[in-house]
Amino acid sequence: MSTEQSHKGRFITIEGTEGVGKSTNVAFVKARIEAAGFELVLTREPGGTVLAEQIRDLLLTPSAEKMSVDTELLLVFAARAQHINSVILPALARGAWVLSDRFTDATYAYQGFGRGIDLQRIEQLEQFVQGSLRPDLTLLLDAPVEIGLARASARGELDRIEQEKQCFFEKVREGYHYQMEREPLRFAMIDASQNLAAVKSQVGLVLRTKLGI
Ligand code: Z5A
Repeated sequence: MSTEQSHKGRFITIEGTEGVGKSTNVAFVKARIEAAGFELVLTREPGGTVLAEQIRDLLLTPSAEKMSVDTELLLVFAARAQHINSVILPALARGAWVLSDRFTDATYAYQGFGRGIDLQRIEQLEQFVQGSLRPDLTLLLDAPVEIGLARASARGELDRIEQEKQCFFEKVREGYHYQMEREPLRFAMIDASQNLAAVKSQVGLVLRTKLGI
């Protein structure tokens, strides 16, 4: 299926640094969309298909062999190509809404700002893999890095990327802010440092004003 195909459904992504509450809020957004009567496909990146989940394991499992930053970038986009063609485009084409826990803004933030890869190279891969496909709405859960890391560390063992130091995640957060400044109409920033009830109330307001649900 061509990535240039126009879609009928809505494509929503949720982004943010470590432990800000993406997974927690995904369930709330899903319930709101389904209550409005739409079919919802809930998915995530890296992953979302059997093959893409295998690539996710490669990306996140700590290994004795150091992964080069280029390998990391290409694996992220390889997983994304599979995800887009097998899950996202077919769902949008039949009118379903797609909610993805992370998408390409994470690549700009983690591989671009975090690892220092030239953003133009990411743009080239974005164009190659996605064609014209971009999210209709991106919810950016934003909180000081130390708050998210404290929440995430309570879960125990850290994956390969979670093992990075706080300064890496500061750069990642800066990358998300950069993306939001580039495309302010697509982004809605949520103050994720507040308690869960306050965060959900902000998310609910965005869904009402931006999507009418
Ligand atoms: N990655 C990449 O490098 N490049 C890419 O292009 C893509 C991804 C797409 C996997 O992502 C990794 O892939 C990720 C980036 C990289 N690496 N890292 N690090 P992931 O999304 O699967 O993993 P994650 O970022 O590690 O997600 P997470 O740690 O699960 O965070 P979260 O989903 O935002 O948080 P949560 O699980 O919803 O909440 C964490 C805890 O905080 C939990 O106990 C909650 O109950 C609690 N919580 C949540 N909200 C609140 C509030 N408001 N108050 C108090 N407590 C709260």
